Amino acid sequence: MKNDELSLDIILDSLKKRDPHQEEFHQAVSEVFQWIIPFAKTQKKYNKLTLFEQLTEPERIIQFKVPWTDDNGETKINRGWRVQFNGAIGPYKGGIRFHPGVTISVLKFLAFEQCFKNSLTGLQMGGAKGGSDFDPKGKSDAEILQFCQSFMTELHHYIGPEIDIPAGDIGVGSREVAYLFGQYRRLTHRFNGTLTGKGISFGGSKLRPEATGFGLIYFTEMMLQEKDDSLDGAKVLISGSGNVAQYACMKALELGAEVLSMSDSGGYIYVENGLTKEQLEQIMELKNERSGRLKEAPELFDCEYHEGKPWGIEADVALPCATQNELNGEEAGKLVNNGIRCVAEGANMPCTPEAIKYFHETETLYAPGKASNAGGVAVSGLEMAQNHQFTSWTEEKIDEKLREMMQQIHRTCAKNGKTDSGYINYEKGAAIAGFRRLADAILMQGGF
Ligand code: NDP
Ligand code: 2IT
Repeated sequence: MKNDELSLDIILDSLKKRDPHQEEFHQAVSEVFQWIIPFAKTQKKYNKLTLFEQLTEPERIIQFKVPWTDDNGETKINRGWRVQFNGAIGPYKGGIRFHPGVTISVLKFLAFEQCFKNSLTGLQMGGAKGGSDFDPKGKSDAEILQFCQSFMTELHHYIGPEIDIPAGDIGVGSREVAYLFGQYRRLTHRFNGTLTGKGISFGGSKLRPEATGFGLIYFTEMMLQEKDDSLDGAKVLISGSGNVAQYACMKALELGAEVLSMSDSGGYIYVENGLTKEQLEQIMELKNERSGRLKEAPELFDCEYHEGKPWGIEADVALPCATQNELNGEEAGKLVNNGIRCVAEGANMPCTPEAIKYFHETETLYAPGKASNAGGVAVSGLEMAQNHQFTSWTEEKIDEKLREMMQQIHRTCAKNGKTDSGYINYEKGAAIAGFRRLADAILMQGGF
């Protein structure tokens, strides 16, 4: 290969030719490679088109049929997948998503991102993602159980504690992980750490449910501290009201922030004076115990409910914690005009490329999910370590390790992302640091 052959355009053209409809995947590759390629061109060992072809081709994709019967006795068919993207630095690791919007493109983008995120944690975990186009909304507990059992009946052939370790993601929380684990155990006659996010009574780690949201707030605080700023007294916008959003809100309140919003796919609530701990508990009860909608929140406490997204509210910090592409260029403009100082992603790829470009142009602090939401998979890594030793660590020990890992990720991003003006480009820093460890492992293993 000639050195000048390494270019983002060549790579993207080739991906688009091969898989023309995988828009989310192309977006993720473009966002990460725009920073890595100029760096790779300065290093002989990385200046190879084949290395980048390696990084964009999943090692394995498994697709399977998931038949299940609804409460009326009618048979339904969904699609299930597991994308085992890259295993060079450890067994495949990543969540499972149940959502009607799941496609192979979405899972490839998530698994690709996971490779870099897991690399940043410093732990031995390769990148994977799985899921189904099954819609859990409005389903009975019996239907969810049946679906999980059918999903695992296929998936169990391909996973194991040293092979591939799934966990939760959108639509897959502790209930679903427990149902999946129960079926894995029945099919394999094995009790091991094949899934993370398990219940504490059967091998789950303390603080795993909290880890993504808590880690996000630790990271946000570190970004602000670089500017002698802090979350104490800051007005915070959160989108989403699921696992990540709930625990981000909890930790932000602990650090003295005022959380003005949360959202779901229907709309958002606006709480003028900031949510109280008790109000957050009411939201958690509504969402986790009753599968309710946020539009019911004004019946519980004093708040406004609006359709749409919360990005027009005046605040200091924005934490998108719902889903991909939920914050676009126009909304980024509104946020910055309203005085936003820091945007940290709890979700995976929630900001569009236009939004991120705007944050860089205005030197607004911005952290990509692969850095700021890595606390979840990092504590999953700690759950794996505990399971391998048949032990369980205290909450204090895990919180300390989580903070250390977020600090180390912050330090690495800052080192690799510092620009001439002093602005830290966390997106560039995370991409380059994640890439170096992964690329070195691939090259040392013979380029595979
Ligand atoms: P949950 O299923 O617990 O919550 C998802 C939240 O996002 C809900 O409030 C949901 O609203 C909202 N949402 C989902 N899809 C859409 C959509 N298309 N438009 C608007 N809102 C939507 O998932 P998590 O909190 O676990 O995950 C949230 C994000 O964080 C995802 O991007 C996930 O990949 C990422 N993440 C999760 C980690 C984890 O440990 N769980 C770790 C790292 C990242 P509704 O209830 O109406 O559907
Ligand atoms: O996107 C993510 O990092 C997750 N959904 C968590 C993955 C995990 O294996 O804990």
